[in-house]
Amino acid sequence: MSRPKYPEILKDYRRILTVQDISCVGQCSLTVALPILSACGLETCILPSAVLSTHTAGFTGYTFRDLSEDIPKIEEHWCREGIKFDAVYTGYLGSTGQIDMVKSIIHSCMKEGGVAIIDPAMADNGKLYPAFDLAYVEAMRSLVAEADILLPNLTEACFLVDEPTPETYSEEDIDRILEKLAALGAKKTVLTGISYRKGKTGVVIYDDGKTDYYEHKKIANGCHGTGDVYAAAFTGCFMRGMSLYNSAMVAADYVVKCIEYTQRDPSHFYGVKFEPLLPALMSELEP
Ligand code: PXL
Repeated sequence: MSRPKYPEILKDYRRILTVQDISCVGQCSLTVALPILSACGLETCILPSAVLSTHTAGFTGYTFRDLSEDIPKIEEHWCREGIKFDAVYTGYLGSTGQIDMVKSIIHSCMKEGGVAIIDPAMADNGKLYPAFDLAYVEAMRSLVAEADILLPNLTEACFLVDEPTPETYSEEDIDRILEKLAALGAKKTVLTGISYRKGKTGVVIYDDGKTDYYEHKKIANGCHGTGDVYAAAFTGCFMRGMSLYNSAMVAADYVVKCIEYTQRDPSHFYGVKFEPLLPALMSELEP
């Protein structure tokens, strides 16, 4: 049977809002999410949380403008216009105070039955990003309570459940962390960067008490921004109607391809060259 052709393929045209910073240079946050979600065939609306000249990892002296002041006015306008979204997907936010604003947007601007996808985007490799502190982590716990799907890495998950990030761990340790995240309100979680054996890593897919694992190869010295590429690709697949597991798997395979491609150029230290691989991601979308 031949595959359906456009426009049937997009009969379920969906509108998504993503809330993250604009790092003008750095291949992360909105400069990654917008092209990936668009390539997945979704109408992608943006709410910039902050504007930075670059991201905060590997550059010094970057500029930072928190856009919190604008957010309530933007929300008010959208409410007046009756603008609603099929999903709200959040990433790196501008300040602790902004988290309540984002919760309000989820409540007022998401369609009934919409999907709240939360990437806590605050930490990696055992450490919080420079802009964040424990007050931010505490506020993020309240955003996790809104999540239909949570997309943390292990460090973020551990901060959220108030445990140190372990160097080594068992499946039981990971299950315990996932249960604690569920107790915070995350019904479904895709936990990235979980490695149970040498040379391999993978994602654990937690769905209302049931866990699954997708393992893939581990590439030494990953790149900055892979979490953002993963979250955007996952969200793109999921909002195109793919299952939680398949979305987690396709996004993981895409990130692996992007890292391999990026590492061909050792001078590219600040981000993931995800753009040339977009056709590969698009070809995996299920109609
Ligand atoms: O990739 C996460 C991210 C997003 N935005 C900004 C960052 C980082 C990670 O360092 O600094 C501004």
